[in-house]
Amino acid sequence: MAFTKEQIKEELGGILGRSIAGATDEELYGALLQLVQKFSDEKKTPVTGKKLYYISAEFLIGKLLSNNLINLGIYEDVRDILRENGKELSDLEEMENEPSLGNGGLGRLAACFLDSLATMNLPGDGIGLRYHCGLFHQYIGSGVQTEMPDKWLTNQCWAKKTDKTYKVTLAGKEYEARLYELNITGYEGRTNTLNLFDLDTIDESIIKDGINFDKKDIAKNLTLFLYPDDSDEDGRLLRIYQQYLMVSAGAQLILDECVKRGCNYHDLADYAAIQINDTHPSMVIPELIRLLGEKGIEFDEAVDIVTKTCAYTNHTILAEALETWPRRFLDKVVPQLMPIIEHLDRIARERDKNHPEVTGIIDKDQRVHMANMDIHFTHSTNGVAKLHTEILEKSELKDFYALYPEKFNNKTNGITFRRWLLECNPRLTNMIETRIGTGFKKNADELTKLLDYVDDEETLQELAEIKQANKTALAQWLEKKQGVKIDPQAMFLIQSKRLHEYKRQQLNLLYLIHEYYEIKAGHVPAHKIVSIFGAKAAPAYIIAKDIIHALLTLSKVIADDPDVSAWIQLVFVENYNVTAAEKMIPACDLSEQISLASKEASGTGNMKFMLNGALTLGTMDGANVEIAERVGNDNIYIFGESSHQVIDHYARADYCSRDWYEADPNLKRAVDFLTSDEMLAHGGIKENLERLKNELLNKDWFQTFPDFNAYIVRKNQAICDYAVNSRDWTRRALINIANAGFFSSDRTIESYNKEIWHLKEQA
Ligand code: 26Q
Repeated sequence: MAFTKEQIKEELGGILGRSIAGATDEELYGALLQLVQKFSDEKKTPVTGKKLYYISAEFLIGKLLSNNLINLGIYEDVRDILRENGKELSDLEEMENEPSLGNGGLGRLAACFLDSLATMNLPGDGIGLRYHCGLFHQYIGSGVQTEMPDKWLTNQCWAKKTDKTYKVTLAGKEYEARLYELNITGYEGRTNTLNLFDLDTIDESIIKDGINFDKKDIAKNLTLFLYPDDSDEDGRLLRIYQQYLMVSAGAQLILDECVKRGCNYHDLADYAAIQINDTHPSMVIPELIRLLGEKGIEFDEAVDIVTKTCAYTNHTILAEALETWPRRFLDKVVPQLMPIIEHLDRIARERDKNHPEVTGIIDKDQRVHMANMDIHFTHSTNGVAKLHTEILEKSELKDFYALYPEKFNNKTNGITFRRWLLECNPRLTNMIETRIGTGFKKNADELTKLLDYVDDEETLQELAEIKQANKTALAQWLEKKQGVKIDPQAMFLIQSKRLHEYKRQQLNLLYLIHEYYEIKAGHVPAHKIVSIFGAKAAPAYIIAKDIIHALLTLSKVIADDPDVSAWIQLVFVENYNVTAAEKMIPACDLSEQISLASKEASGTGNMKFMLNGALTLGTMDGANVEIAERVGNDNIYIFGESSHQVIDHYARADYCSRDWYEADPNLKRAVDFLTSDEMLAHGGIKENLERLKNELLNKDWFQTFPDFNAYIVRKNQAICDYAVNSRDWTRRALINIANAGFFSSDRTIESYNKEIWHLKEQA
């Protein structure tokens, strides 16, 4: 179903009720929204066979206008029609607020999956919450992160209010969850739906002083924020309230839809596949068992039905991110689920007589282990990269693996090339098209055809020019957005991701301090660098915020010192989100993926940078391992301890950061600089910087110090290679692009579908 330019003009005119030239940008934006709604509705065909429900606390979907226009195949026509009338599509794109429905990789993965499902004509809908103020908007005022509500909802919004509501009982009180529907367009494919639930009674005016609000008033606060501060009991209870609202309304929606399509409950697994995205939606298991019970289905059969219907994805091995809830919290919020969870716990203990304390659901301290419930009572548990799945099977979840080897499987993550190439890098897309045609847009493996061009001078020249143009564009965007000037001729190194100690932004920080000293001593780098960061720290994660503060302070120290700023610029991009990522990633020369080996489940930013022609500087962690496998050692910069070495250190508890500090004068110098006079003279807050230094010296849980020297050596090698042989750098960038096809989320979805969901391609 293609839409012609004439059709588009006519529709737009009809919606506007006046000429395009005479309409305001706001009117035009609204009209395009309606146009997309109409065209995409037409591609929402009735589902035959099974439908997937991807339940997730996050959907980091990014702005939708351009994405939808591209997917509907009308981007160029709309742009041209507007231009003919003196309007620019890019101005309208600017008007859109980015939906604030996610935080990081897990949420962005969900968004990429929805795109791939629709593109591949597979019936797969999302289920989540309609947060009013998102995670938060990050402001960088006086050298620290401050959080404000990210009020992204406007009258002109993609998520449409419906008259469907479901009753959800929270702590014995009934609430009404209202459904909002957002169309997910596939690239030349079908339209699926992202179902978002909300309460009509939410009151944004209760937010005071940043992002604080009365955590007890559920009717008013339930969907205000994603991951509300859970450092106190009310915050933790609120998270359970949120999760249950999502899964209870979601489960009712699923049952409703399935019944409408002919399901008799006993055969639910033929009508629905439910993917549980990490443990946040785990309560869908007992909730479905409860609802099936209400329909007259016996407990054992309900358990069997739910197990066959549900599958679970694990995204982390970090102990603190594996959710366990004190039983008394669940007793309070969801007493209706507790008898079911207890029953499931008894079954689990029956099944594993060898280590019931490890694999049981309710432990001796009366904590409820959500992941354990998922593994016992779904038919599939998957990790998100080869190494991650291996670590789950061999160490983190080994007792479960012994119990259910057939349930475990790997699904290496992927990204949608529609957003992360076609939309964010039209220059590169165009270059690729002129070389290998357009087939790669739906069949990413065709990118390997670019390998024929790795020694084609014209192609290399063009690729270098594209990178330069993207870097200049990023520099202009940054100047406009936050008033910083960066040198587009410098080498751009980017580390953008959630701020977390395991991701080791602090290692990058120590490198920059080291280089500061080196430059002061006359040892200048091989090339000028711009080191760019983008990261939000969870509001209650003190050390993460201290790392941001140290970076911001260091950036002032450097900017203030002409000797150093001639060689290094440090830029912190405020409020990193999908929109910022789309500007930053195409402009990157070196992609920093420097997590402590074994800790990054997969990473997906690494894939986006690779696809856009950056080389990777990384540890052998997550999907970096698979990137290295594909591009070969000459085309990636790997450093640092292996996951085995790291896991051994943890097992033996033999890592002592202070020993490393005492033994290495360069490291000592860099760490000591954190609390130096220079830092304090540039707005450094003594308390915060000392806290960070102490953390590193006395704990350094994520083993920054052992990789310090290897990181410096490898990074400086990369900078040197970039400086001395730019042709070869571009050649290797092209090799990276050509090998990125495997990391398309279309491949990931195909594999989920073949091995877990078994959905039928829709006509
Ligand atoms: C848990 C408990 C209490 C409060 C919050 C949380 C919480 C919130 C968010 C735990 C985890 C998250 C988000 C995790 C996440 O984004 N994980 C990333 O998932 C990506 C997709 O699989 C991977 O590529 C990344 O490696 C992984 O870090």
